[in-house]
Amino acid sequence: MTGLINELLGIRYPVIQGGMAWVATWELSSAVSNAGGLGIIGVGGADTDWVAEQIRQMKAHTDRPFGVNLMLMNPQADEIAELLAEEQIPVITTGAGNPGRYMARWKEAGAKVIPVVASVALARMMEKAGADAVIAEGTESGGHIGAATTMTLVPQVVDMVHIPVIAAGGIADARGFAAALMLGASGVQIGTRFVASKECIVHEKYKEKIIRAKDIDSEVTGLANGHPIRVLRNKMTREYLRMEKEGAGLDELERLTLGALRKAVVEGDVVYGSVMAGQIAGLVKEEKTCAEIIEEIVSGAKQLFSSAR
Ligand code: TUI
Repeated sequence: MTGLINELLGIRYPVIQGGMAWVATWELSSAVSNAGGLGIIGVGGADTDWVAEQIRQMKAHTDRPFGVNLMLMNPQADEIAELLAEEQIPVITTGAGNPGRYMARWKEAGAKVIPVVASVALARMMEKAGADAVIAEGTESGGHIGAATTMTLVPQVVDMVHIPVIAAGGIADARGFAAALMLGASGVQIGTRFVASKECIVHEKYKEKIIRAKDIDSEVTGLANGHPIRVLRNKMTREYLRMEKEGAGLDELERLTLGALRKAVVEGDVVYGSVMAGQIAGLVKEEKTCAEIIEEIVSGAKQLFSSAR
């Protein structure tokens, strides 16, 4: 099963790093690709020039395949989509929307296109539109989330499409990887575990917040306005959820979160910033290199499968 994704993407291990906004820069992504996984640059809300520079650095720091994640709510999405085609990015993943309008151009440029989906309906639509695989992302994930859990979403998507399915949400070690394969996934996408990697450039306080997090330390903001975002609990989330409950307007709520992710990642403001992380943060206990993380996951899963036999 896992050979499918390795062959499709030209990688050694079916471990794909999540394209996290502000977090997944070339430093992290090249380390993951060089370690045999698939590193992905996260576009998030950044502009076209920033993306172009990231791609330039990525090409200078790895000869292995890599990807770029286009967050579809980005105001410059059209321009960035065209840049990805021109730069012949090997793998393009998308988030927070339907990338149908870019599919033909990206396929023509030779990219493998792998949309992130949070429902069976979008997975099927993406298969019809020509996607090479889908990433089925459960609500355990950090950042912008859907409603279904990884445990329920992955097998349902697997049964309803013919293309490979990559599982995401709540996976950070060998057990999670092995479980995803048992659900029928051909590989995994991992975010939170890689935030606490040596090569990741997020502020030390952000990594510390993940390493100190316990099982129930995450909250979902934005449920009321239709853009649910999972983050670690802090003063900002307490204030946000209080205001949301009191029926605050969208403008007022947005003022609290606008630029809040960048504030946490770059400035290390983990008190008023938005510390996006998945529910599995509680499992992450120390900073490691990307190579160590991947090795531990892959060889650990091999052991799990051989002891099960
Ligand atoms: O995209 C993500 N996670 C993200 S994006 C992000 S940056 C951001 N910052 C502030 C506000 C909003 C975003 C942080 N985390 N994951 C992939 C994902 N996509 N999860 C869920 C979805 C999704 C949800 C609904 C995809 C499609 C969809 O509907 C498609 C449609 O029919 O329009």
